[in-house]
Amino acid sequence: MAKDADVSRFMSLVLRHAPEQGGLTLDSNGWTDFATLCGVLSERFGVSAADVRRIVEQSPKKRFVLDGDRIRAAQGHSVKVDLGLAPVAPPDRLFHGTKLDSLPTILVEGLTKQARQHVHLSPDIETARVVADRRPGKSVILIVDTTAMQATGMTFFLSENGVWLTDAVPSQYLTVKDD
Ligand code: HQG
Repeated sequence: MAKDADVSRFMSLVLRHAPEQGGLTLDSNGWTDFATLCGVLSERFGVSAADVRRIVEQSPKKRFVLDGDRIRAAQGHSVKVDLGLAPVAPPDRLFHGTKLDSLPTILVEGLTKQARQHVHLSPDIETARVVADRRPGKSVILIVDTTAMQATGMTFFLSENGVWLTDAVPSQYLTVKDD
């Protein structure tokens, strides 16, 4: 049987980026039918619906939200979906882990969404470091002054799995954390 990580990675692909690769459609809020997804995963990976439920429950990052007969990714979409999240006041500082190579551009342009629907921010330095370390090269942690951003009317959302989301972080609100 397929490894859970392979199934989970494919679920991220179809629920965030390319539903058509599983022959699926997402509704405007990112949901798709759980049984239909299980059918696709069964054919492709030989897993049962119970396996898929276990993968959802055991996902360390709680990437997927199962709600009755429907499922969606909690965050990370590149396809346009409205997660329906209400703005939430964040802690005074949030963090973003990135690579040293990207720093010169980020310090000019600020953090921008790239391929996703939001800029992703972490609640603590440890999480930001894990995000940065997914990619090769030297990691850098940026500190985001959310208080100053909110004072200008910028808003933040908290995904169902604890990732902070915002539209963009202009460079004046970023500080590079010392090593
Ligand atoms: C960088 C994981 C140049 C940004 C994590 C990042 C996260 C810029 C990359 C989630 C830039 C985009 C998202 C600019 C931003 N110039 N580079 N102006 N602005 N960047 O993958 O935050 O494991 O879209 O620093 O937990 O790395 O998939 O975003 O390095 O929540 O569930 O451009 O992915 O979740 O990369 O990671 P990404 P991210 P999962």
